[in-house]
Amino acid sequence: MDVTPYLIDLDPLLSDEERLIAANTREFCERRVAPVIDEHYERATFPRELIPEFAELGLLGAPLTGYGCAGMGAVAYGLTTLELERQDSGLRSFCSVQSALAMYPIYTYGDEAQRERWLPGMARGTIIGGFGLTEPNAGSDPGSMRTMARQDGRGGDYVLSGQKFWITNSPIADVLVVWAKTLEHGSEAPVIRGFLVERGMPGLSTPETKGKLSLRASITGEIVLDDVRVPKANLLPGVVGLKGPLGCLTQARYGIGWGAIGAAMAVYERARAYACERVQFGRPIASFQLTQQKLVEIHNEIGKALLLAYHFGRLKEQGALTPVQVSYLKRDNVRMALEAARTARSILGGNGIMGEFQIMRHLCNLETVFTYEGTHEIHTLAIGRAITGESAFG
Ligand code: TGC
Ligand code: FAD
Repeated sequence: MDVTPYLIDLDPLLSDEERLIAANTREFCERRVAPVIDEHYERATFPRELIPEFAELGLLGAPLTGYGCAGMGAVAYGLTTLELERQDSGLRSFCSVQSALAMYPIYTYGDEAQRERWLPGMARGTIIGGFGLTEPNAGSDPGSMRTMARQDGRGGDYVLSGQKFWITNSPIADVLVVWAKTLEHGSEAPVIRGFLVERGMPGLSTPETKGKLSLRASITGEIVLDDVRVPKANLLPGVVGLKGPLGCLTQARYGIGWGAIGAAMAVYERARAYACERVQFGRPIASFQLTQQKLVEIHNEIGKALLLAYHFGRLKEQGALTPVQVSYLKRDNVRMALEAARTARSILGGNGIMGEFQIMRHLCNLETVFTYEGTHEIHTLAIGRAITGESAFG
C-alpha cells in the first residue's frame, strides 16, 4: 500500500515562491551537503567550501532586503532553515549566526556607512560574522557580562577588554558583533553597547574550542579582547541596552523554531524506513503496535510543530510576532525534535547509536540547540512571566 510521509500538508498554505525556495534549498542540501556532512561531523570541521553556494541560494541575510540580500518572507526563510537543519544543525547554525546575529544587528542598529561596508560582502559569503554575548560567567544572564568598553576621551576610540565564550564561527569570523558594557556621558551605571570588532585588530584572538561531542560540524571558539582599540565608527549607534542583543536573538530563535523541525523529520524518516525493513519475530518491527505508537507520536508532533511555525511565520510577516511567542516556538519545537530523536534512536535498537544511521548525530546536535539561544528553562520562564505576570528568573 502507499504510505503517507506526513498527514499535515502544508503545501496548499504556501505560495509558489515559498515552495520553490524550499525545493531549491532541499535539492542543494541533498546534492551538496548530504554526501559530505558525516565526514565533517566526524572530523569536527565545517564545510567552508559550501559558503559561496549558500550565498548563491540567498541563504546569507535571507530575510533582509537590499545590500545583496534575498529579502525572503518569514515563512520562506523558515523553510530554508528547516532544510538546512534536516541535514545538520551546524549548517543552520552557520546561517543563523551570519544572518540573524551578525548581519541583522548591522542592518538594524548600524548606520548607513556600516551597512554598506559590511552587508554586501556578508551576503556574498566573502565576509563571515560572529556574535559575542556569552561569557564564561554570564550565560543565561547576559546582563551580568564583564566585558568592558572604555572610551578614550570624549568622541574617541573605544578600548575593549574581556572574554566571550562559546562563540559560533569566531575562529573563522572576519567581523564580530561584540556586546560590552560602557560608561556613557550622563549615565550613572554602565550600559550595554554593540561593537564591530574586526579580524586583525591588535589584542584580538579567537581560539577554537575543541572537544565538542555535539554540533561538531560547526566551528566554535572564544573571543579574547586584550585592550582592543575599536574606532568609534565601529560602535553600533542604533541601540543601547540588553534589548540590542536580545532583539537579534529573537530573529535567530525564530529560525531555530523551524530548523528543529527539519532535524525531527530527518530522524523520523530514517526510523520509519528502518522499521518497515527490520524483521524480528518474523515480521517487520513496523507491524508491532509499540513501534507504530512511537512513529505516530513523532509524526503527529512534527505536524503540530509545523503549524505553530507556520502560524508564527505569518504573524511575523505582518510585524505582529512578539519575542515571547518566539520563545514558545523555540522551546516547544526544539523539545519536540530532541524527544523525536531519542525515540527514533530506540526504534533502530543497537544500530541507532551508529554514525551511518545519522540519528545519533542529530540527537547530539539537538542537545546544543536545546541549550543555546536561551536554554529550554529560560524560555519556560519567559513564557511563565508572560502568562502569570510574575518573574521567576532571579
Ligand atoms: P529584561 O528586563 O526582560 O529585558 C531587557 C530589555 O530587553 C527587551 N527584551 C527583548 N527584546 C527583544 N527580544 C527579546 N527576546 C527580548 N527579551 C527582552 C526588554 O523589553 C527590555 O527592553 P527595555 O527597553 O525595557 O530595556 O531582561 P532580563 O535581564 O530580565 O533577561 C531576560 C532573559 C533572561 C530572558 C534574557 O537575559 C535571556 O534571554 N537570556 C538568555 C541568553 C541567551 O539566549 N543567550 C544566547 C547567546 S547567543 C547564542 O546562543 C547563539 S547560538 C548561535 C548558533 O545558532 O550557533
Ligand atoms: P548557564 O546559564 O550556566 O545555565 C546552566 C543551567 O542552569 C541551564 O540548565 C539553565 O537553564 C539553568 N538556569 C540558569 N538560570 C536559571 C534560572 N534563572 N532558572 C532556572 N534555571 C536556570 N553564545 C553567544 O553569545 N554566541 C554564540 O555564537 C554562541 N554559540 C554557541 C554554540 C554552542 C555550541 C554552544 C553550546 C553555546 C553557544 N553560545 C553562544 C552560548 C549559549 O547561548 C549558552 O551556552 C546558553 O545561553 C546557556 O548559558 P551557559 O552555558 O552559561 O549555561
